[in-house]
Amino acid sequence: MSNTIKRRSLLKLFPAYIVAPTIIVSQVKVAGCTPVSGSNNGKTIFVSTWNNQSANRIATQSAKNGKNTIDAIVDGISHVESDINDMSVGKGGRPDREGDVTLDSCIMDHEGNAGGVCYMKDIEHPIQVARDVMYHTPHVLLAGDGATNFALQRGYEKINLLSTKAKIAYKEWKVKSEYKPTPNIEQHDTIGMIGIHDRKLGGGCSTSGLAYKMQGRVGDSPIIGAGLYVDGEVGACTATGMGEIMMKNLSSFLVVEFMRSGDSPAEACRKAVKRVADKIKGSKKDQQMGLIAIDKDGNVGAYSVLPGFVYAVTIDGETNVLESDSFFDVIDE
Ligand code: SD4
Repeated sequence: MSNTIKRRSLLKLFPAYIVAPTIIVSQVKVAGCTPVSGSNNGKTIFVSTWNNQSANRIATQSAKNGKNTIDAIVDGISHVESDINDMSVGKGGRPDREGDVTLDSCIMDHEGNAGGVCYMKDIEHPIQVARDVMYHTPHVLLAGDGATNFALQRGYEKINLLSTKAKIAYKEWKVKSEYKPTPNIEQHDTIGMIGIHDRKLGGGCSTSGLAYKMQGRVGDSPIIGAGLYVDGEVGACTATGMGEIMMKNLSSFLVVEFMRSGDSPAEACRKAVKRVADKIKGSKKDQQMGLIAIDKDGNVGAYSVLPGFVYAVTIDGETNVLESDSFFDVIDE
């Protein structure tokens, strides 16, 4: 148990700023965790889905170097998109059932500006293209060839996104061709990152989507309100898991609305998960949804439908990877 802390002692360590995590998964730095009582106001904070602590660190460094929240988040997410070993994001992502890697991403700033790309092929950095859609077009979402052509016009290079490892996995999958999304695949799935720097909130999300999805399938990650939502006066939320759930419930938007009504980020995430989990009939084994949220004062929270959802929190350079509380205790059949 050297790397885990039970909840009661954890709440002593993080009374105000990290609400209701169950376990610190790694990077436990007890001495460095002494909270500043009451608030994280004014701190630089980046929070990402799954064990994306390196992305948080890069975002933190970019913010330190003078970049704003959005550009820092883009730097953090771009790092994951380039990681060929991350098979759920960017280059090296698992393909759809035709063997094509197609990418989804969106971004939103504290002023309510938003941009996204979906079903985009051949471009390594959908998060950067999403930012370009946000700031350099009159639109919010570009899809398919339109997204790729826009990226090429803006000078992005065309690359082959299908790695050898993903190609081999795809060939093995083809033998049975069963579509069976698995929750928490490798604790390194879709990256959603939300943060605050210079008191400005922002967020971004990037994914290659569910492995072996139908051709043309688009998930929650490029959809504002589903995979990501930011309100500069309230807070931000991003999601991971079975995208169809977030799309049907606009879960990220809902979390921000709960925070607007006074809920803490953790309580807002719990209520949005409950809304979904209460309706699950039959097997819940592929019904994962993990939510992370931050409010304008820097309070952070998370919650998931199924156990096993972890998230990385970096506050003024101090990083912890935590496991969220979940609605169900076990992933059954
Ligand atoms: C999707 N939500 O395309 C994404 C997948 C994901 O961790 O989050 N994987 O549905």
